[in-house]
Amino acid sequence: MATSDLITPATNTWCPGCGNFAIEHALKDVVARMIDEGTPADEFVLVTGIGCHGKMADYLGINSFYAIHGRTIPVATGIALANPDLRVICCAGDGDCYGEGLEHLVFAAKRNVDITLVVHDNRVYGLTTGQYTPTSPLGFPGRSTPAGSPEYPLNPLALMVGAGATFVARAYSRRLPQLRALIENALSHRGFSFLEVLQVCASFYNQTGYYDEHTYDLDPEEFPIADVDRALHLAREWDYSRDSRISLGALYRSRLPTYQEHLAAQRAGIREPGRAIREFLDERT
Ligand SMILES: Cc1ncc(C[n+]2csc(CCOP(=O)(O)OP(=O)(O)O)c2C)c(N)n1
Ligand code: SF4
Ligand SMILES: [Mg+2]
Repeated sequence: MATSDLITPATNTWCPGCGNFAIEHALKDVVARMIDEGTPADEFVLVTGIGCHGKMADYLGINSFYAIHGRTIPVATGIALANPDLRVICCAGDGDCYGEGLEHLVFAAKRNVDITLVVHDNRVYGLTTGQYTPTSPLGFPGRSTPAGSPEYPLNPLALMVGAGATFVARAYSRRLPQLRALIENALSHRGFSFLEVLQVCASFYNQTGYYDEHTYDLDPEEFPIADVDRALHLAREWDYSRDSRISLGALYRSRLPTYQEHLAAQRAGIREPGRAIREFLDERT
């Protein structure tokens, strides 16, 4: 299947230079390749929030569902629980899942729900024209904070490592091959996979120069390992000051039974957590 086969007739209304184009393109490439390799097209479901990022649901020609703002993850979780054969991809905004829906994000990580979350983190409310979000920097002069945001930014990667996510990675919308590879890794991960994308908002918070200068690549061979201390160190390396470094790549990865697997084990009559569930899973894989 060609990537172009997944393009819908919907008119694209993203601004020129928007980082969402790269995310859409990378996701299309990965889904097209997986379909070529045998995954039925109708097994993919895309759930989006409300915002510029949400238009992915209009532009990507797979099953999709517009959730309401802040409720992307519970809708995706419900779909994944109802039909275990589906591959559920969730595209959320930073306002959407670090603000209004933050509790859902923490619980999806804590439960290790088997879905893939791609966060289009432009560090601004794009669709509503430039208000601050939880990841906007201190002093951000948005529409709702003309004197500058008086809040420190949230560190989503540190939060996710701390909450128990089993795959945590960061990409940048101007590094397409790496973005594609990380989407592929996230989709092939069994468990909650969290991919934060530094997405350029060309109109309301264009950080292209800053990201180009401050990002660096992790060695993909070295880092996708289950070392929480290392992952937290990497996540905190970016302290949001203008001179700190921003790692790109997989910071953390481990294999733990998923929420769905725990529920399946319970349905099979296994009540004892830990070893019994691991044995049950070993038999199935
Ligand atoms: C429950 C609810 N609250 C608020 C809004 C208004 N609203 C729509 S989009 C949006 C901001 C979206 O920001 P973000 O999630 O970062 O997405 P982006 O547009 O940046 O991709 C807001 C506040 C809404 N539609 N529904
Ligand atoms: S407002 Fe920002 S995020 Fe929204 S389409 Fe324009 S550039 Fe993209
Ligand atoms: Mg945003």
